[in-house]
Amino acid sequence: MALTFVMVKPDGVRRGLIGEVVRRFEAKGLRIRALKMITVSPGLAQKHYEEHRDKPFYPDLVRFITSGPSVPMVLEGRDAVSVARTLMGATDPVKAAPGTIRGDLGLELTENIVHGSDSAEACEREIALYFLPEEIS
Ligand SMILES: Nc1nc2c(ncn2[C@@H]2O[C@H](COP(=O)(O)OP(=O)(O)OP(=O)(O)O)[C@@H](O)[C@H]2O)c(=O)[nH]1
Ligand SMILES: [Mg+2]
Repeated sequence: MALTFVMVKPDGVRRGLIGEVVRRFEAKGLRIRALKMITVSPGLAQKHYEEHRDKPFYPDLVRFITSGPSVPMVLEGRDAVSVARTLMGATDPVKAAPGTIRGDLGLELTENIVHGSDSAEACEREIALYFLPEEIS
């Protein structure tokens, strides 16, 4: 079974949407292998968003992701990476389809509720950034 890494971002936590987001992944059939609440440090944010460090929106992204607690989790299931991305919807909530997390619950591009790994390689890297092996059940 494949794994993926997903995180409820600080806006989702502030808005009381942890349960709603987790419910959608669980209802789809993805199994929670690890889950916790942490405030992402600037150092961790830089590692997480390394690929975007030259983009104009990078400073806003780091400021936002460190602005309060997030809920990272590891999910398992068939084709977990793409299944989670499909449930999340397009990056920009304005363009995300109804029925998706971003399509139903978001309106802002930076504050778009959830992060999800976009490949098996990214997933492996991101799980290692956020979880110790013994934290995964
Ligand atoms: N302001 C701004 N933010 C952006 C833009 N593109 C991406 N972002 C933000 O940067 C995050 C990471 O971008 P991507 O990795 O390309 O998008 P994604 O994979 O759908 O989103 P994540 O799951 O959060 O990684 C997005 O979730 C957005 O919040 C942009 O053009 N402008
Ligand atoms: Mg991404």
